[in-house]
Amino acid sequence: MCISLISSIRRTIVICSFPKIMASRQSSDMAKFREKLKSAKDVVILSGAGISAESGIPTFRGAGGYWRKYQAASLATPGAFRDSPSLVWEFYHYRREVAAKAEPNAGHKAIAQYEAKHGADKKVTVITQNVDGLHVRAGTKNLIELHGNLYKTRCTKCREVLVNNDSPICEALAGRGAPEENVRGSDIPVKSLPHCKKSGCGGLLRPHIVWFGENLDSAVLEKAQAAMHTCDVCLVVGTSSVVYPAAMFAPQAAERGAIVAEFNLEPTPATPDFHFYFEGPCGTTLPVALAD
Ligand code: BJW
Ligand code: ZN
Repeated sequence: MCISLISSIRRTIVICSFPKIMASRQSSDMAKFREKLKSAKDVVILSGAGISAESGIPTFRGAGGYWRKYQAASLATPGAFRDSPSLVWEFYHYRREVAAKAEPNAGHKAIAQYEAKHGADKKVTVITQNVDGLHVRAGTKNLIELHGNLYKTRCTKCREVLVNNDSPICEALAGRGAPEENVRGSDIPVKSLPHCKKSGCGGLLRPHIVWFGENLDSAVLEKAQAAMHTCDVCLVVGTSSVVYPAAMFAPQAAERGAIVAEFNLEPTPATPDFHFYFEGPCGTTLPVALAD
């Protein structure tokens, strides 16, 4: 598994070393893209934090990617949870509350409507790196959540995964999680954090989320790779394309001949690999790309 991942990454690095070839053929012609989409039989939409930005959910990188003085990525690690489960639970409690109040935007809805309309004559798969649940709330059915979900917990002792929509998730987190930079430390005793209710267990719960350095669930990864392997058109929406293994999915699809279109506010390291690039907020560009 690890060897195949490393060789895939090497392949991706090789692909990325020929950017000018693809760049010279790259197009932003929406009518042309819509023609390609019309004749597609198997469509994958790969989304990242940018699709939820217009719903008011901060992206992971860039200016919004901070909570207190911490870079979001520094809290999304098993080490951070080991060092301070209280701090990490405050961070996730805050994000659960923000996402619960957010609404799916025009981008999420365009994708869900596209699936509803074309799901019978095409295979339509949405693969998201997001953990906010907004694709489901928009109505997307065939969804692969690569990095987990904010509203699922996993017991660190018995490993049971459960859906949990409680707000707050436990009494001790009520009124906690303030994002302001001047809030210091976190002092909730571990015994007051969410715990497993299974009889005889009582283990500490953690968010059911894939943190840096952790393997993705193998069944989820295989399903995503299978969808990427058969698609003839792929839309890459609102992702910086820097986090693996998701970052190599679309470049690999483009390499084997699938048509790939990227929708982003700005170019990413993967942009030169793709056939189409549509710059702008995806709440505006996606409804046009996916109409009819
Ligand atoms: C808009 C917009 C609008 C804004 N419209 N666009 C190979 C090489 C190097 C490192 C590695 C490697 N393989 C594995 C690693 C380690 C690591 C990794 O990739 N690190 C990189 C940073 C280099 N990967 C892992 O650890 C993964 N595990 C793994 O591979 O296991 C095996 C292994 C481990 C170690 C070594 C080798 C093998 C696990 C990755 C888990 C990622 N988890 C996170 C946190 C999840 C939970 C949470 O949310 O709390 O997932 S990290 C974070 O990044 C989150 C996101 O899903 C993910 C991707 O971010 P995304 O979605 O792209 O967001 P942003 O913010 O980066 O970008 C937003 C984009 O939107 C921008 O481009 C904007 O311009 C755009 N945008 N508004 C359109 N309106
Ligand atoms: Zn348990």
